[in-house]
Amino acid sequence: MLDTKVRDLVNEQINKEFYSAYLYLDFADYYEDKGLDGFANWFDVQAQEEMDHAMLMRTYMHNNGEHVVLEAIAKPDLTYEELDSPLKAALEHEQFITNSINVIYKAASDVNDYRTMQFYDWFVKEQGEEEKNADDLIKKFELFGKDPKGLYSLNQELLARTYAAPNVTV
Ligand code: OFO
Repeated sequence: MLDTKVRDLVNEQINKEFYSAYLYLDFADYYEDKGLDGFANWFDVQAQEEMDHAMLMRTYMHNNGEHVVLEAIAKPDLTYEELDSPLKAALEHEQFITNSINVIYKAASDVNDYRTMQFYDWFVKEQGEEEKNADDLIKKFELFGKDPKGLYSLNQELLARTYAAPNVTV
């Protein structure tokens, strides 16, 4: 069993991770509509990773004898004015998720729940990578995305991203 505050935060985080997947699918659909299949692919892969995050946390709840309450997933309602709007929204979203993971970590620390802290160590590191990836993409777009040839090359690069299951055990 988990401390009730920790349990509720983990349960909320499961919803946030599924929402992240929804958000990234919305970004992918936007780029699909624009004919940028590489950008769409990048966010499709990102969405798969988010679903993995949710499933890992769901398994963690099960392994600790906790019931998961699946709440409704919000509709992504962002509007994208420019081609790089989703890239900027992605960084902002990852910063929000980092903060959310930190809140869980702190709550676990407050009740000496070392098991949850250890489980979330992987996510703390992962968030560092998520923010860096989002920031790198913004920088690349700023450098190459405004020129048609540069945009084509960047799109090709993003098309090469493939999904890999997370290397973590619960
Ligand atoms: Fe689950 O890391 Fe992004 O949101």
